[in-house]
Amino acid sequence: MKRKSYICMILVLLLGVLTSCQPEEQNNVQPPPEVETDTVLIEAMASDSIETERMTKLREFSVDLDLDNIEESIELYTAAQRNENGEMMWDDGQNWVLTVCDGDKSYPLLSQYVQLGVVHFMVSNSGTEQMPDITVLLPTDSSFRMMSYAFDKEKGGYIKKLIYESKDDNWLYSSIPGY
Ligand SMILES: [Ca+2]
Repeated sequence: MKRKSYICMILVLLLGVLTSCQPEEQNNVQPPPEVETDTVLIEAMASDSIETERMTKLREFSVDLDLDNIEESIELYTAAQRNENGEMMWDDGQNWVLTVCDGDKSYPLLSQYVQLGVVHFMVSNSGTEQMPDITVLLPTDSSFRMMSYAFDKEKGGYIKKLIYESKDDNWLYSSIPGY
């Protein structure tokens, strides 16, 4: 009996030590890299590898995005075509491309099919170290996303950050026309 009690006591002590260690172990666990998960580096590609010839260029804006005193051009394309009157013939969904053209290199900031939605971009001087910042708005019938892109000299590409994302299953109200 005495031996059994002794073993039981040791087990209880061991259990106590293990239990008391658990919170410390949990504290040592690194928090999930939430910011990094939503941050993507967009590297340069050869300009001719981005297929935009058959697309419609909707917008173009030139500005020095990497502060080398040479302007890059930000170009927004959609696969939807114009009719003979120049009006857009929108389908329910189409491919969109937003690219930064820098000489013979291009940085595809966005290249995706968008169902019942549109792509808008804005350029501001709110980026770090006066690096211009491209903000993209992507409202669709089922989600709303906002991303920012800015050139990173050290990494040699554009850093994409997801600023905001909302899906229709948690929408209470939207005053954006059409959504
Ligand atoms: Ca430049």
